Amino acid sequence: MTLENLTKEQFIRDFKDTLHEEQLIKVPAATPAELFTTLAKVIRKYYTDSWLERNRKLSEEQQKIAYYFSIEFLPGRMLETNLLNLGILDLVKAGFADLDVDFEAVKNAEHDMALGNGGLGRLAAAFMDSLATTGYPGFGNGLRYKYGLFKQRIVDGYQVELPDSWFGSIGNVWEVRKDHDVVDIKLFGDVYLAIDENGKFSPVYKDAQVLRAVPYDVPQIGFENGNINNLRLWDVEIPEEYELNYPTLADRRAVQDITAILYPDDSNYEGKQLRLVQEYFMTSAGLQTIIKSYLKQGLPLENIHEKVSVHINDTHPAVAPAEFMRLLVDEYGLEWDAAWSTTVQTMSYTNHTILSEALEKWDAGLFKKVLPRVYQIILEIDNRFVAGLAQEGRDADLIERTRIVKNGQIHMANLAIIGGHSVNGVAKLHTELLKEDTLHDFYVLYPEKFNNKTNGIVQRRWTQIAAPELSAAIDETIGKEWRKDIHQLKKLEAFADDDAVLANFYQVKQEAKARLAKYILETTGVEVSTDAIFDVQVKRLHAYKRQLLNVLHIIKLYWDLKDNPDKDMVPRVFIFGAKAAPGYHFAKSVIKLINELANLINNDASLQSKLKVVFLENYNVSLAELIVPAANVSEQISTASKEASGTSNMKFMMTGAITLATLDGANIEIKDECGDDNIVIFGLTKDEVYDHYAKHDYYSRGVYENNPVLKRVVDTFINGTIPNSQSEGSEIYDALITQNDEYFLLADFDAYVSAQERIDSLYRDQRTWSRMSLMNIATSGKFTSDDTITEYAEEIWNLKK
Ligand code: 26Q
Repeated sequence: MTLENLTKEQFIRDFKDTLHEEQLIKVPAATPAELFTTLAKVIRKYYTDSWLERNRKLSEEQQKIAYYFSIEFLPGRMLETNLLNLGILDLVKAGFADLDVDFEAVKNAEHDMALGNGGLGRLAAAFMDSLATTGYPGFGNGLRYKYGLFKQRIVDGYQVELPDSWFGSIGNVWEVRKDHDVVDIKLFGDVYLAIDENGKFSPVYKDAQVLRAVPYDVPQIGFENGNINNLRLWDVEIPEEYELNYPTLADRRAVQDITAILYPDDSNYEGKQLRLVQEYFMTSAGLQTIIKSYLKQGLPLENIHEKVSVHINDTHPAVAPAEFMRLLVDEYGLEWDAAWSTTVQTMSYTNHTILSEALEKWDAGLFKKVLPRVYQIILEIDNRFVAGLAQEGRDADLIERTRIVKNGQIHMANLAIIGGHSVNGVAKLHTELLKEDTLHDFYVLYPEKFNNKTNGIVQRRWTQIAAPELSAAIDETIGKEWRKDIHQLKKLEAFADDDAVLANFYQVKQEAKARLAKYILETTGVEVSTDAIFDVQVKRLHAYKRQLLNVLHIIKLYWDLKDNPDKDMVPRVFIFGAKAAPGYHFAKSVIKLINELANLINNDASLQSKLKVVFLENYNVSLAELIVPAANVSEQISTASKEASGTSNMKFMMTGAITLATLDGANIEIKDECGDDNIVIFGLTKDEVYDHYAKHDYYSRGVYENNPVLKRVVDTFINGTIPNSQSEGSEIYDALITQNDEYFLLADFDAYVSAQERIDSLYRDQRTWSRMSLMNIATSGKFTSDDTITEYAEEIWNLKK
């Protein structure tokens, strides 16, 4: 069926028929979950033909396809995106209004698909949307976790983690199981090389564990273009023929564990066997199907790079080059050199971090135990790499630093770089730092492999879906074309001094704030006024992101108001949302402290509601859709050089928040776009931070002792002012003073306070603030992931639409 011809009446008939036939119930009696499932089924019928057609066409036309390998995908809810992209969101909403069904309630019945921790997973999901929207053939490859990122509850101020059983009673309504594409995965056991009848070495596997990888495809629907790509997620099963190997429930459970949980990112790399199994499982399954479907075209395997790109999203799938070599050489009989040449041309890698402690390394003994044959192949790759460089006469130390296997460890980033043709960072500064510092040795060896791809966001989700009132205001001002071409937002610049337009946008922000205020009241009991500045920091909790710097400033305001209750300030609501990795003690202490500080402040009548602090539990994509459009201030205050890019900064900008930022990650590019007058920048630069490292001259205790305001703030952690947080308070105090403040909070404190004062004075003038806000929206088009993915497609993967 073609959706252009779909009428509201037809939709209502389809919906009722499906509800009656499949759920045996009438609309008024159905629960939101039943209505949601029914709606999803109706939509599936609408797009199934296009999906089949797309798959057929791609294989018929022998187009090159990119496969995005990622251990995380974080799409959030899919219902509205699917409706919007099919061009029937308004039609369905109108149909529901006729049926007297609350669309919001139905939408809320969908569980977030949260198969990711944060930025990296959300970026992968954004790329899926943008690949379908731009029309490039690109498929996702990942794991179908039974439990997504943990659900966060706050109990007595502490984070408590609960399993996220996202399948619930509904299951994943969008996925389709593909039994005809299952593959087997071999783990453990022994491998030795035997000489076959042709005199060639061939590996013989002994006592290997054989598991079945079963794919589930989730459609990725392009925006109003009829394109549908696949996100393929793998689940694990025990093959029937091996069932006897798993006699007990515990044996079977150990297998199911492979796709049970998503590992939380705790930034300090810890090599867990199960994680390695997960990484290999999805990588091997993906590569096996890719080779099979390529061979169906009847083309020679040594040219597979002409039809296939495999992208390695961070090092988590970085075993890919080695596994690809294993398949090509062992299973398909290619000569090593031909296999290596096509492998390097097939693979490309994105780095998402410069924190070297977060770079993945595996203990060689563990690796050998889990993947004995892949281990041999990695040794061979490494030996050839070393021999090649030695022959070129390269410096011996350089060779040692860049090789893959050393000191009993396998360095996955090194494998990804050596085994691929492209390495990219995710913002200009980040890529420069990779070249200069983290990956400098590789930059010396392979300058041509390095390139930048600044991250992006799916603008449609953050405007048309999350901010419908804002979208309507944009329509009224510049027409609707921006919905298809986000760069049209530039036209808003012409209205930067139009009072009526500014007032309209101000009003829209007030409505979004009122919605959030209602949610805050319902979930936390805290009453906040929409006249206050909504100052927001939502992201994973990490020391380098410096939620604690935000806290220092809040404590400063607290003392200001205690000293002088009549202090002239615009009322402020500080809003936090953040999950801490369950094993990340310090991050959890910061959460506890924020909650106790919130209790202290929100219940102190003497502050006259000039100051409120709110911690919203269980921050996820759906909550972001509520929070982001309601923000006045976007806190992007990481220590310069530490945040690879950041992507929430882009979402806030697009919905008219003013960015309060250090010169880090993509903040720099945001500043370049919106102009110095429309952003508030503060703090040490990356060069200044590096200078402190080089000179070893930073001494936080000195800063603390010489700054009475700061000293009073820091002492607040340990003098009993904040109730119920004695041990957390002293842990934080120690980090800042005894352990010399690794992330330079005290160094940036004064600059941050001044920047916050500037925010206060700018906000007082509604016209000035609204102008800045409009300029941010107008210049945000640069950060569309449609453009980012176009750069990947053209510059790295060499795809055609
Ligand atoms: C690694 C090993 C074991 C367990 C977990 C992990 C793990 C999981 C997730 C390590 C890292 C992550 C996630 C990293 C991440 O989200 N990085 C962010 O990527 C964004 C997209 O490029 C950037 O915008 C952010 O700056 C970066 O922090």
